[in-house]
Amino acid sequence: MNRLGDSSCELETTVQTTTFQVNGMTCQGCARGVAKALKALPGVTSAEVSLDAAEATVTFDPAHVSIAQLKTALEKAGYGTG
Ligand SMILES: [Cu+2]
Repeated sequence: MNRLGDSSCELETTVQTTTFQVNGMTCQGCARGVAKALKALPGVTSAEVSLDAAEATVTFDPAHVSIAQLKTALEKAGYGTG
């Protein structure tokens, strides 16, 4: 089932938004890097990162990517997640 329209799922797209903590960002460059790492994942439609709040708010399609995968991507990029 997941093979159908893998790269452009326009049918029955379910979108979920989550906010989680991102530790280790020290400047706007870090925040941009975090947003970029999140947006690089399949299924992520938007990622907003707040340096002040140390948070990322991600809109994604849970059929393509899980919250655990979002966090793993950030950990690989060198940031901690809460
Ligand atoms: Cu930085």
